[in-house]
Amino acid sequence: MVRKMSCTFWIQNMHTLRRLSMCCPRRLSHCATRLWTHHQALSTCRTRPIHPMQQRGPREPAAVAEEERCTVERWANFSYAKFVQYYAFSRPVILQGLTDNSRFRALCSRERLLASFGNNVVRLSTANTYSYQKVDLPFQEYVEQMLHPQDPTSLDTLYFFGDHNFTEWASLFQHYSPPTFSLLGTTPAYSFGIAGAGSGVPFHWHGPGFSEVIYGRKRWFLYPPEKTPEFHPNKTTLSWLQNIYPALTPSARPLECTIQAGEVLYFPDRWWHATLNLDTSVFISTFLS
Ligand SMILES: O=C(O)CCC(=O)C(=O)O
Repeated sequence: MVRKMSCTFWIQNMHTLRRLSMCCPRRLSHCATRLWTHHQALSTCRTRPIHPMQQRGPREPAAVAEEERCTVERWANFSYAKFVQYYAFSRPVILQGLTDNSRFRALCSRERLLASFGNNVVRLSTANTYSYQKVDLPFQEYVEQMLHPQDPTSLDTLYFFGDHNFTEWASLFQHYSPPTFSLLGTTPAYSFGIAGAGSGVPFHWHGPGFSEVIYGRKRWFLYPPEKTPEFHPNKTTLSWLQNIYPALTPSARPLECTIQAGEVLYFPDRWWHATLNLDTSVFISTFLS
């Protein structure tokens, strides 16, 4: 047994919650439902003994927390007229109850995806602003070998997002119900993704779109087109969150919020955005281009 313990954990599954409850049971519900920064976790839990298997290795990733305060407006059962009037051309919004993808969610369990698509070759992209590196490998290999929490010291993340062979994945995508709100003159295009906790895409912008989380949680950071964020295009969102975000003055902070399974975030045209998956996540974007 050792005295100095690690409370580095990933709130992504029951195994993690059990680890967390062993390290600091009084804080379990707090940890699971609210943000707990890495430092808070360490300082709260440092003095209690742990089993050696729980020790934190030198490259074990840090926990990623939800934001202290969600600053993106969130509405349930919102009307299309109000969406167009208040958000479509001006600011992001999170919409609840816009889609019902329970069937699609059931088809996206790890077991079902592996059974149906394990042998498909998928194309991974580097999760940096320009996504210039591409790697092809069988989906099963991606899930079994690469879907782990992001190493915060690493600059690279290979991400399965977009770049699909739509014929091969058609039997899955036909069950996705996209957001019913559309914008005149645009055509929807899907981008489906699965990624590990702590992964994400650094700041970039493009046309408007919706992003729905199917499993897990995704934290979003958004700036209006005229406010270029301070970031490095080849560093991860996790590194930005740990190194740049804490020094931002309140007025320099982005709009931010974490969306949960079943919620849809809308981003307007040319809004800067960066993402961070707080859990192993399955997600789908509908780009309106
Ligand atoms: O879902 C993600 O992590 C990336 C989404 C994104 O940046 C986009 O849709 O452009």
